[in-house]
Amino acid sequence: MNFVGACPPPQASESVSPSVSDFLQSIPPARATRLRERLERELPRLRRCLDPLYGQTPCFDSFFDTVVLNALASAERRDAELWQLDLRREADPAWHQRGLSGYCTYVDKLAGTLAGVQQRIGYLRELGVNYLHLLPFLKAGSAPNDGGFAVASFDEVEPALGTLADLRSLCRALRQSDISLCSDFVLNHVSHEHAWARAARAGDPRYLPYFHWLASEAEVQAREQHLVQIFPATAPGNFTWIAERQAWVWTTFYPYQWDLNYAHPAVFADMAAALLNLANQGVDAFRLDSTGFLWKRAETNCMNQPEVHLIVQALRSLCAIAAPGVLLKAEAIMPTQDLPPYFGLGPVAGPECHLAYHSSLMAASWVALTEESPQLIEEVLRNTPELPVGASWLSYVRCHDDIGWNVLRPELLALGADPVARLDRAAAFLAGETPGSYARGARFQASAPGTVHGSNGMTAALVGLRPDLPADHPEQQKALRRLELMMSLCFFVGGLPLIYMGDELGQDNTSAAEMHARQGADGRELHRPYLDEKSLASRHQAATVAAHAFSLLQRLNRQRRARLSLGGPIRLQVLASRHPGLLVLQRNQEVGLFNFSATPCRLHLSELGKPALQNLSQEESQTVASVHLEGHGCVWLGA
Ligand code: OTU
Repeated sequence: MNFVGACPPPQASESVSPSVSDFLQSIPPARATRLRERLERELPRLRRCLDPLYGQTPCFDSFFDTVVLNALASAERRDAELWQLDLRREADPAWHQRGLSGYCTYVDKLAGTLAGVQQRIGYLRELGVNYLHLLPFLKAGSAPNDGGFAVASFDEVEPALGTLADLRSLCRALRQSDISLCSDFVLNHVSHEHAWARAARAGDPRYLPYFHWLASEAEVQAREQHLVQIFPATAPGNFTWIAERQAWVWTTFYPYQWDLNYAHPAVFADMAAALLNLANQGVDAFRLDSTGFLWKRAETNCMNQPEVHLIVQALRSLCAIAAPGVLLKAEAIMPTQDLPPYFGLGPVAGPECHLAYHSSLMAASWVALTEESPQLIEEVLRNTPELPVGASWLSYVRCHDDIGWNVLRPELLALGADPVARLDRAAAFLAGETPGSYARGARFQASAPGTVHGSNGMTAALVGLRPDLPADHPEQQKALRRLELMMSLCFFVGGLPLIYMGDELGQDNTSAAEMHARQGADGRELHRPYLDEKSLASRHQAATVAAHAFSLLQRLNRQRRARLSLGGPIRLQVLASRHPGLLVLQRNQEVGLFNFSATPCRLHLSELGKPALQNLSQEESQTVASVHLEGHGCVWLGA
C-alpha cells in the first residue's frame, strides 16, 4: 500500500468520509446498517490510536480512509456464515468465557497437513477441547524458518501443509464441531524471503521503510546496549548486515526474521489487511506473536512501548468493524507487571486483547515443582491483576517454546532472592543435573556464566515419566501425580487452559535420533516431536502411560466445564496454609489444593475457615471436611 501523492482536503475528525459513505451505499442495506453502527462506535477509537502513531505523516486522512475502507471491503466479503457468527458473538461478548479449553500443535507434527488435521477433529472432541491453536501454517521462508515464524506470504498456506481452500474447509469443519480455530499472526517480523524484504534488499524505495535500517556500527552498538538477546547462543545480536544495502537491518530474533517498521503507516495498513483476510478464511482467534516488540524507541529495550498498545488496539478496532467474532491473544512473554496493558489496562486504555499468555504463572509452576514449594506461584498470583470484563488468562504447562525463566525476575527480587541463582537451580533440576532429580529436560541457550535463559523438554520428561517403565511402577505413579498436579493447576486457574500436543498422551521428548536428523535446529526441537502413533493407539489400553494421561486430561476438561464456575471474571485468591508445600487457591466459589511437596499432608477445611465442601475431582462428588493429599497430590473442592 502506498500513501504518497496529492492529499485530499482533511476531514472533520470523526465524520464518515465521502468514500466510506459511498461504499456503504453500494452494499446491501442490512450489512450497511450494521456496519454504520460499528463505525459509529469504532471510528473515534481507531482515530485515537492511529492519530498519535501516524498523525504527523503527510496524507494522514487518506491513510485513515484507506484503512477503514479496507476493513469495510473485508466486512462486505465476509461469508454469510461468518457474518451470522459475528452477530451472535456481538450479542454475547462473553461467548469465549464459558468453558473454552484448548490444544496447541504444529500442523505437520499432529497430522502432516491441514487436511490431516481435519481428520483429527474426532480425536480433539474425544479429548474434550473446543479451541485449536495451530502454530504457523502460512507460507514460510525456506528452512530454517523458526518453525514457520518467518512468514514469506500472508496470503498463502505453506504448500507442504495445504492450500487456502484446505484452511477454509478445516475452519468450516471445526465450526460444525464447535471448535474455534486460532492461528498465529506473526506481526513483528517477516521472512527475508517475503516480497517486502526482497524489494527492500533490492533498494525499492517503497519497501525500504518497511524495515529498520542502521547505517553505522556505532548506531548498532548504541542500540545493542539497551536490547535483550532472545537467542543469545544461536542468534546473538539484534541486527544483521545486508551487503546489498551496506547497512544493518533490525532482526530481534533470527537473522532471517526482519522486524517490521510500524512507524511506517503502510506497514500497519498492510498487516491489518492481512489479518482481516485471514479472519475471512474462518479463523476465530489470532495469537499475536512477539507482540511486545512492535515499537522501537532509542535508549529503551524496545519492549512493551506504549505505541504497541495503540497498534494492537487499532487492530482490535478494525476487527470490531470487520470481524467482531474474532479474538485477539497477546503472546507477550513478559513479567506479570508488564501484562495489564495488553488487556487495555495501561496508560493507553481501551479494548485490546481478549486473552494473554500467563507465562510467569507457567514458569513459576515449574520452579515450584523443583523447589517443592509454591512460594513463587503465590507471589506471581499476588501480582496478577483482576481482568476487565471479557478478558481471560491463557494458562499452560508447556508449549512449543522453552520455559523462559527471566519473566520471573521481578517476583524473585521482591522475595529478596538472587534471581539468577534460584532460576539456575530450577534449570539445573529440570535438566537432570541435580543429584536425585527425576527430570530429563535440557537447558536452552545457556550462554555466559551468571546468566540463565530457558529450559526445554516435554512435560512427561520434565515430571520424570520414563519410557522404559510400566505405568504401574511406583516411580511412574509418582511422575503421573506430578503430571496431574501441573495440569490440574493449569485447568483450575486459567480462563483458557491450553494443552500442548503430546502432553495428553504423556509423550516423551523428541528422540535422540530425530534430534540428530534435525541438525542445526535450536534446542526447542526437544519438545517438538511428531505425535506418537503408538501412544495414540494405546490411549484406551488400561495401565499405559498414554491412557493415564489421556483420561486425566479428558477428566480435567469435563470437570472444569461441569464443576467450576465459568462465565464471569475469575477471582483468584491465595489462602494461607500451615503446610509449606501446599498451594491453596480460591477461585470464585471453588478451592484448589495443590501439594507441591513430595510429602503427603492432611488439611482440615476448618483451618481455612471453610465448612465441609464437595470433592469436585471425583466423578461422584462427596462432601468432605478434611482432605488427605499424597505427595504431589491435588484436589478441587466446591460448595
Ligand atoms: C515467539 O516467541 C514464538 O513463540 C517463537 O516460537 C518464535 O521463535 C519467536 O516468537 C519469533 O517469532 O519472545 O514474545 O523461546 O519465548 O522467542 C515472544 C523464546 C517471544 C520465545 C520467544 C518468543
